[in-house]
Amino acid sequence: QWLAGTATLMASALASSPLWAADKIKPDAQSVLIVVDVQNCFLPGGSLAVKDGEQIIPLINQLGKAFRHVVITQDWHTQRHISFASSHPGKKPFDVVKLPYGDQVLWPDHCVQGTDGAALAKDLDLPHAQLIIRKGFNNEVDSYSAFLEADKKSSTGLASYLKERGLTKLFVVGLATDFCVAWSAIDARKAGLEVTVIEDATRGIDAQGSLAKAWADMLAAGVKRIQTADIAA
Ligand code: VGL
Ligand code: ZN
Repeated sequence: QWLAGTATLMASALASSPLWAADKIKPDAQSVLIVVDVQNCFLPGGSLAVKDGEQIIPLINQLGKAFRHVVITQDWHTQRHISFASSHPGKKPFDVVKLPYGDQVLWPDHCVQGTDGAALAKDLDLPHAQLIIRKGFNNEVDSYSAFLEADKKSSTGLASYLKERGLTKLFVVGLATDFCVAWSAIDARKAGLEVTVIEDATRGIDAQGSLAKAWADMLAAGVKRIQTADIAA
C-alpha cells in the first residue's frame, strides 16, 4: 500500500518536473507555436475573463523567441453571435442550449469583431508571428477550435496552411485551456499533426469540471503535456 502510494507520487512528480537540460525540446523548422485567443476579453477586466490569464503573457513572449514559426488565433464574433447568452431571450451566461450542431454553452458577449475586447493583448510581443487566423465569425456557428467550426464541417483552412508550409509539430499555448486550446489541440491531432500543449502557458475557465475533462480528452487524443521550462531557450 505504502509502496504503491510512493510509486504513484514519484510517477506524478516525474511527469510534471522540468526536463533535464540535455532532454529539453528544441523547436525546429517543422515546429510552430500556436497562440490561442490571448485577447482583452479573456483577460482580467474583460467580458469573459479567464482567472490569472495575464500571467501567461510573459511565458508566451519568452517561448516566442524559441520559435521561428508562430501562428496566432483570434476569437472574432459577430455582434449578435449565436454563442452569446444575449442572443437567446431568457438565457444567461453558462446556460447550455441545443443548436442544430449540438449543445452550445452560452457566453457573455465577447470578442466582437473590431472592438477593443477582441484585440490581441497589448503586452503580447510576437512581432514575427506569420499568421493571425480568426474564427467564430460565422453568426450561426461557434468555433472554439482553430481548425473546425462547431458544426464539425466548416474548416478554417488552418490545417491546409500548416500542411502546405510543412509545419507538423504544434506547440499550443493561450486561453482558455478547456475550450479553445483543447478543441484546437484535439482537432490538430485528428488532422494528423503532432501536438504538445505547454500547460503553464495556458489558463482555463473550469466551468463544472471542464478543465480536468479537457486534459483527459487531450491526453486520450495523444496530445502531449509539457511546461515552458521543457523548451530549450
Ligand atoms: C473561448 C469560450 C468562448 C476560448 C472562446 O477562447 O476558449 N471560450 N469563446
Ligand atoms: Zn468565443
